[in-house]
Amino acid sequence: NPNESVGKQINYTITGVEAGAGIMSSTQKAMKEYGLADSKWQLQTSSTAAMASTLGKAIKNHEPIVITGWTPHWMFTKYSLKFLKDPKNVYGKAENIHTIARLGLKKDKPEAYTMLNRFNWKPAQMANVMLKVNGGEDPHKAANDWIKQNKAQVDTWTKGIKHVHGQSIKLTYVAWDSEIASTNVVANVLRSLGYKVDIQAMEVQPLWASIATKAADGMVCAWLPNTQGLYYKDYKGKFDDLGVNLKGAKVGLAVPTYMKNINSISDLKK
Ligand code: PBE
Repeated sequence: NPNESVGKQINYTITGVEAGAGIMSSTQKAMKEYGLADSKWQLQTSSTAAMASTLGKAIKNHEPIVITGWTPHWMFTKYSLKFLKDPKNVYGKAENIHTIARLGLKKDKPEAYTMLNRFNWKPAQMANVMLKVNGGEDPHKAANDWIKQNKAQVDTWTKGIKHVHGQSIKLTYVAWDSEIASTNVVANVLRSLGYKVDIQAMEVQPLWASIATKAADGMVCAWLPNTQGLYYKDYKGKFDDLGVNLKGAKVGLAVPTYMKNINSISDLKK
């Protein structure tokens, strides 16, 4: 019923993703700060795939929905979505994605370290790989296609690096579409340098722990300063931050653009 408040129309539910995701704790905080924390409202924990499918259904039926959203993501390419304004700045301004290595990697595997340190790409490039994977392409192949099509850029990451023989390296990641894309690209570039690369998907907290305990060598999935800021703080001193690999990511609450009267998180109270 379009005459009902937006809260009522969506059953006072924000459709979220995995419990450990930084965007989930940021959203809990946002709900408090924007007065959506009373018993009626809930943030639904789910998975990125389930959220995307709920969103797809809502859009098909032209129904209201509020999701935890971020870019780069194919959802913003496939559907017409808008971020809700965040006047209290709970989600922070633009986020960047950092590459994180275990302590000692620079000394133990300098070739891999140099490549990881140089790796950087643009949001549209990541979105391009993601969209292909969402369209059914195998991530390994989508990454290789991207590498072939962007040879000049990839060459700047590998320039002058000696090939290795028989060395292995382990990268960890969370199976978010964005991280599936970046991790496969980086893994394939390391393979082209002669590494035997093992990539392993896990939850967010174990991801940071895998680097801090040196169970893994590196990861390219650290959304900072806000989204995974708590993990960054918790494990500070136990990892090597190689800096930004993607500039201009964004995190917040998002809705389909046909929700014309809802433009700010504070509008959800209407
Ligand atoms: N995400 C996707 C992650 C980072 C990438 C927004 C779900 C998070 O919330 O930690």
